[in-house]
Amino acid sequence: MNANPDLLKWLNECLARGHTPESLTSTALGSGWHPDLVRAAMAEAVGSELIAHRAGTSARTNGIALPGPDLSQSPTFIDTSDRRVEVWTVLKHPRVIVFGNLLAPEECDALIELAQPKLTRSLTVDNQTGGDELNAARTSDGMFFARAENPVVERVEKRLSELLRWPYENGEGLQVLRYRHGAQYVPHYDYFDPAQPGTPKILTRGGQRVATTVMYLRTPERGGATVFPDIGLEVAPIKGSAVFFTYDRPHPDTKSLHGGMPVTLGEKYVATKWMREREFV
Ligand code: PD2
Ligand code: ZN
Repeated sequence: MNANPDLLKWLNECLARGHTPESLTSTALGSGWHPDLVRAAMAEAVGSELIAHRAGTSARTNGIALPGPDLSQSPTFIDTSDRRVEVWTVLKHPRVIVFGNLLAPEECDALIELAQPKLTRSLTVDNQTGGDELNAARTSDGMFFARAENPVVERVEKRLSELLRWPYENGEGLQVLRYRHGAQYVPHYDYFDPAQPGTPKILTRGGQRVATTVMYLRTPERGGATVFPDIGLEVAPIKGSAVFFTYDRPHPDTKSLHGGMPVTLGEKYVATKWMREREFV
């Protein structure tokens, strides 16, 4: 579809003034422009189908850039600047990778320790308002570190950025979750639903989430697997390992539905890193 010249001119002017693709998409849709026209004009204005898709105007995509390690030689391990990370399991569609030895035991313990003072019953982002809400679907306790809040956090963040070949600045602050006996996280998507009214506000901070890394900090004796119901995958929450997965658009077709099974014995701790498509501010 060709871009409408008037819409394209307006988009170009606004982008030049520093408005984000997300906010402009939201404004254009709100003014009654058809989503296909908005997407076509946005794709031309930003020179990328990717950003147009991410602005929430389309549910279709193909072959776009996403975070991920270099697997071209089928490596069994990947050397980052400070650690040899093992590649345990690789799934192509959806892209799911289980890494071993991503974190040292001491790093896991330090993150748990540093998180303690701020752990409170988890909030999730409220799609209606863009604010936080207490969510019964998530019975863990959680907290967020600011990016580079302390040297351990910064080291882990830099390792992830290098391993996954994605700009450091595009990462949200690390989240730590504690699951006590019986706690769980019912299956959900980590991307922000474009149909929800609060989403444009959330997207102004760096666009969509495009990838998740759940790092296991403490192994429960029983339960607590991370599950992907659409593909029948269960990842055991083993300390120091991690599951990484991507979603190239905010749509269930990505098969990125995932949850944390109830912990039935012991305690589980994880640190989650979400990556956005642009700098997270
Ligand atoms: O702790 C987990 O296994 C888990 C499962 C689903 C964590 C998250 N989602 C998350 O942090 O988004
Ligand atoms: Zn999740």
